[in-house]
Amino acid sequence: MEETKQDSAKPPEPEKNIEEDNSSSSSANLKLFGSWASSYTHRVQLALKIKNLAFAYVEEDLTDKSPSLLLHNPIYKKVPVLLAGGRPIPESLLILHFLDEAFPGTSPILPADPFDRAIARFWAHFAEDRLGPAVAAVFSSSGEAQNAAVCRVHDELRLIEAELQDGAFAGRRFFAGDRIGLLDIVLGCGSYWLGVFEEVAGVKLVDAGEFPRFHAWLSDFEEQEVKAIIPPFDKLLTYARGLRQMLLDPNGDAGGVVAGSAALTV
Ligand SMILES: N[C@@H](CCC(=O)N[C@@H](CS)C(=O)NCC(=O)O)C(=O)O
Repeated sequence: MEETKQDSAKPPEPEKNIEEDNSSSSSANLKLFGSWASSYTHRVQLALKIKNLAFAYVEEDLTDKSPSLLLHNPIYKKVPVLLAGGRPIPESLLILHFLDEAFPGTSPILPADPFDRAIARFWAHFAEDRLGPAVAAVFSSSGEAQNAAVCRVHDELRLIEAELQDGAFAGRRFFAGDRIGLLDIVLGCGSYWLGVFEEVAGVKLVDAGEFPRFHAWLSDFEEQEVKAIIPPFDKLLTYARGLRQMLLDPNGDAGGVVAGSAALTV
């Protein structure tokens, strides 16, 4: 299905579901292709909100991707994609960097100091490379494999907790300082799923006693601008239940509900 669309190389159809965000703004013509449950999309929405940039939004059905998405992100075929003045930028982290570089005057999300920038990037990479896959392993496993995966998540969270306690981020309200920055966005937009996964997978990932600083940071983060972006808990729960069922039993009933399984990630 995807291949057919891509091969047909039709010009993009007029986009549906476009909502104009009326926040104040620049003259830049920004359009975001995203998906409602995608934490990667939420990263970009949050950065746009923090930077107070107006944008048009196109909701993608990841089980039936639009010709526009395939045209603008032919390599990975994923959301988010940001069109800036008609030019596509895929990959959420690259989009966050682009927004900060293209709009330096509006609430920077990267630190001004090059060393602090490097550290924020290091931990953003850690979130992508280590924490994210560890959490995904918990969600897609059960029994002994799941117990091992939970231990791995705890090991990774311990490293972050140590940085919050006496490392690079000690004494800060957010990783970036008094305001949310790149690392808060990257870690936070993945971490609000942790509570959903705990419930769906029946595990404890973020114990307030064991990870007091990370726990407090996450609660604080969830009350910020992102609150208007994260979908309701119940909606995420229903989505995650279907996804987990499908991951544990790809040939079961849920396989039909979430057809095109590769497309469905958080
Ligand atoms: N590394 C990408 C990951 C984006 C991603 O995984 N997007 C998912 C939705 S959360 C997607 O579009 N999946 C469709 C697919 O895999 O076909 C980023 O940071 O933007």
